[in-house]
Amino acid sequence: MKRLLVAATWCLLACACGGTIPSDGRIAVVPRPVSVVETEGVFRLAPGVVVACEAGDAVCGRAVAALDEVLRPIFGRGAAVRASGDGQQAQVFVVRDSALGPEAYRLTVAPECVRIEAGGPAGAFYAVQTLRQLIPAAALGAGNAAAVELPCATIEDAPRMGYRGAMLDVCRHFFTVEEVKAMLDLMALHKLNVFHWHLTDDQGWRIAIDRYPELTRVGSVRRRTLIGRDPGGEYDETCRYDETPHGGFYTKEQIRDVVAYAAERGITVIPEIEFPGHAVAALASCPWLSCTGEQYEVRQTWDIDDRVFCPGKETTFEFIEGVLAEVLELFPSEYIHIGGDECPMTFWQKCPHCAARMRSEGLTEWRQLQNYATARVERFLNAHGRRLIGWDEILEGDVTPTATIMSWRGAAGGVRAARQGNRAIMSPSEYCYLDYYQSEDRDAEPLAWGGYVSVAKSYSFDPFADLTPEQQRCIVGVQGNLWTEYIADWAHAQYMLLPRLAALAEVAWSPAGGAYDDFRSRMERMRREYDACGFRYAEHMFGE
Ligand code: TNX
Repeated sequence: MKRLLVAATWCLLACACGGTIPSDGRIAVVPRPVSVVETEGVFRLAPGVVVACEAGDAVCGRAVAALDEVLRPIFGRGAAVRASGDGQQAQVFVVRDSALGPEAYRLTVAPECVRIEAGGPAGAFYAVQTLRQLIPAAALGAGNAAAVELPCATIEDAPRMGYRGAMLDVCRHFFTVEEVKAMLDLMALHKLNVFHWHLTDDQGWRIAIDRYPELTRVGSVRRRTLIGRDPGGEYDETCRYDETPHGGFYTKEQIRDVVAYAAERGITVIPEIEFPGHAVAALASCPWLSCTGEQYEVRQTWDIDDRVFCPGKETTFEFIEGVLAEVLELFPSEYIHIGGDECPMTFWQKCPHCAARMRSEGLTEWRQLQNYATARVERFLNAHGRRLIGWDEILEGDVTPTATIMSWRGAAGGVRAARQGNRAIMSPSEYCYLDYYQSEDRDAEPLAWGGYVSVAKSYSFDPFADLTPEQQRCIVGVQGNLWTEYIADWAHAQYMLLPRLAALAEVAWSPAGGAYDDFRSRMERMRREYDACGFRYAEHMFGE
């Protein structure tokens, strides 16, 4: 009895001080790697692990930083990782292999050491994200583990698509820099590499522009917010409002901080400045930008608004180019998103400036006025070495061959774009809209925009359907979108993002032909990662 007690005390002590945590014995990586070959044995990873590095090499620097971030919550102490030029005492070797693509990696876990070969810093970062998923789930957040065992394997991996995106709408509801960084963390975990930041819309202008301080002084706050479902234009006394003003914007310093934070995680930030529709916050700030010059309020309801920029006036183009000049200084991304969706022409049709523009440009249809405005902004962006992205509405009429189309009203826009040789990003609402309901039982869910996108539905998306191999090359990526009309806080946002974003990440990263059941079983391990990181998620897919 006494012996037993001593043994039990020992065990408790060992656990409290952190023992070696054995391997889960199973490899469950999301998104699914190109190839996983399991081999014999386990590798024992302990605090103070030494990484053999070539001094100053960016691949190595990225691997060490990422590894430190992964191991700190497991081992707790300060330097969980130590870089060394001396291979003698190292357990982890990081090597640049220029035969691999910039995001590709090979991860070899053997009983005596771990080897990371990567084509570039992003590849090294992704190798560590994979290694993170080999760590036993019981160790996540342990804080004081003495060591952990990883199963031995050779994993070769590279993404199927170069653009793996997620969009956050910070206009309908504002999210702080800390919350945006949490979104970037969540994306990095899934090997997503493009953060599309929806920064301007009818209900709020969220980016500081020095030339036009009124955009944030006036345009970043709305007086009140419609509660409940939007009646679609029929706003009367039955509508209820939250009378608390809602606002927020990012300073240039904050934006630079977010862009740098993203870059450290292999993520490019693409800003979206909506033009010529979804403009009410801009018009409320600078009334001279609309057709009538009337003073509007920042919008308090949702859906489509008739009040848009006036493409008849030259001053409108001076404005948008002035704004974009400052945007380009903040965002080094090749792509700049100019919106272009849902732009009614009601005001244009009554506007003398727009009529004059139609005549001087020889335009015969109103739709062509949007084409004209978009092409003009594209020339400005191209002259500064950037490319334009627009929502699929910009395909109507004459789109330039150099514009990239973001297909949201189904995949048809992307298919049409690819067939005519335009690049496209696939974000069709029926697979990629993360603001839609995720369960059939709507009453059991918080109010959502509408629609129904289950995890299985997102997972089943084939971005290359109906295209020849030649046309498929025009499809540069896949993106999940989170519009936030009915999502007022970050906890709710996470609930909508996860786990559907994981399904889309696998569509964008992994070779075609994945089986949903296999994905679901691998997601059990990812779920533990969500728990350890403190991410909220919807539970529908788990344990069904
Ligand atoms: C359509 S998608 C919009 C957004 C809304 C969204 C709601 C797109 C380009 N425009 O303004 O927030 O539907 O799902």
